[in-house]
Amino acid sequence: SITLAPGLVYYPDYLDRTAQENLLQAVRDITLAAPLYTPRMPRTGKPFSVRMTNCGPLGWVSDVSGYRYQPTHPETGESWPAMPRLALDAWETLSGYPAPPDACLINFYESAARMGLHQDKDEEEFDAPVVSLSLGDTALFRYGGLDRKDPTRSIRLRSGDAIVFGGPARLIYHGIDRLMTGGSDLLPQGGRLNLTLRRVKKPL
Ligand code: MD3
Ligand code: FE
Repeated sequence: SITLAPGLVYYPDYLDRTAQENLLQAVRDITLAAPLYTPRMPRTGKPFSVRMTNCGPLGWVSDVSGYRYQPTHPETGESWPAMPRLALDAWETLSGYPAPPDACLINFYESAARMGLHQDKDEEEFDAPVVSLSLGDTALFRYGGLDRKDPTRSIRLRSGDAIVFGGPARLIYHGIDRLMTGGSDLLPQGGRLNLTLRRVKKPL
């Protein structure tokens, strides 16, 4: 692994090809029960270019009312599907946190999708890290510091990579500038999936 900053640890090729194929199939199964939907910005209702779904007890959603975690899909009203075992295993191995994740956001990027610089602060538990797993096309990932104006660095996140943001890196600004094609043939139609494993509620 490579420590990029205090609390920010990068694991290139964490998932081998077989694990990536297994996780991709698990995500396909999840999207049958909990379809990808287009989130909207609070207040303005402007659509995200990234489509999303979730698995696990809680899911992150965004609509004109705001950002929040909730136990049901915003369009079907159904509970989120269970987390794949592979994702739970990654959390156990990488997080160093003494309880399982209670939310897993799944982001799907088509070629023109991006995610602006933001902080993840809708969780109640900031002592838990966020663990990210990437599948499919390479993404140009940008991260900075705790202040939006802090200088930023960029790295490429490739299919099978894991990256963990904990401790002093948990609240840093980060985003996806763009996809880069030709890095992986995992997704036959191209695009990128990112799973972020999270602990939203403090353990009892
Ligand atoms: C740093 N996702 O879902 S993954 C997100 O690739 C998100 O889809 C991006 O930002 C994606 O919120 C980036 C890397 C990542 C995920 C969560 C973080 C970096 C993070 C939480 C805190 C700090
Ligand atoms: Fe984020």
